[in-house]
Amino acid sequence: MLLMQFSTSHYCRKARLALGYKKIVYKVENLTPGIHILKLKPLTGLTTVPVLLPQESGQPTAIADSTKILKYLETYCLEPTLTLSDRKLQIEASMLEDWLDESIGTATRFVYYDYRAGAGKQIDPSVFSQVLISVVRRQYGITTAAVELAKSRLNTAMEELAIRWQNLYLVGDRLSVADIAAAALLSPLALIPQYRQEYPWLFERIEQIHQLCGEPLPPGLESAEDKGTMEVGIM
Ligand SMILES: N[C@@H](CCC(=O)N[C@@H](CS)C(=O)NCC(=O)O)C(=O)O
Repeated sequence: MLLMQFSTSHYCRKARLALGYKKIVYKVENLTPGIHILKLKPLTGLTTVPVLLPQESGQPTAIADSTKILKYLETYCLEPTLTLSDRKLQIEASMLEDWLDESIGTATRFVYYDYRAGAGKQIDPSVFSQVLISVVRRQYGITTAAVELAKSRLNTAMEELAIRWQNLYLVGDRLSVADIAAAALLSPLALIPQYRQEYPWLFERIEQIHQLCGEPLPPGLESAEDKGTMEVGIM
């Protein structure tokens, strides 16, 4: 099994968490942003990562989109399951996953790049990094007004998750696609001191879920020995 990804993408992290939770052996191919389109478009009709290639006969050639990848993995490897036995709760988990993907993952991206271009510039002040960040901000339309909107979306998300994560899981009595999506899509906030100070419970939970899935911790949460150089990339 091969996961085509951008190593820094939080949507790719979501796919890796699910693969890790199910202990599926896989390889990754890190694509070069820009050139990735040439590879992905003919394969999936889309331009986004993650893309999973099962590379087995009788299996689909390529699966694009993190939500579809998680759905596929549920059929490919039944245990441990990410599906809740109560149908109503499973629908709730899927709706949370969709909200986290479509609204919160984007909001995280906006707030993250805004931070990297401003107060967090010292993380990597190199010209290359700052040019890349400004290209990404233009590409995604990350303006001051859009960042404000994103921050208020994140505040709502924190209120919702703070209540739900008083229990061990966001929905029901086991890890679901909602927990995986939240742990991945909010992980870039670990580099932003304001979020670390205000929401320590969030980062504790992100860490626990990464450990449960055998996935290395995201930048900002990794231990001193594991700390590599801070990579700037597309997410
Ligand atoms: N809804 C998609 C979103 C994936 C996404 O936004 N991927 C970004 C990287 S984080 C991407 O591939 N951007 C490059 C492009 O759009 O060409 C999913 O869950 O897989």
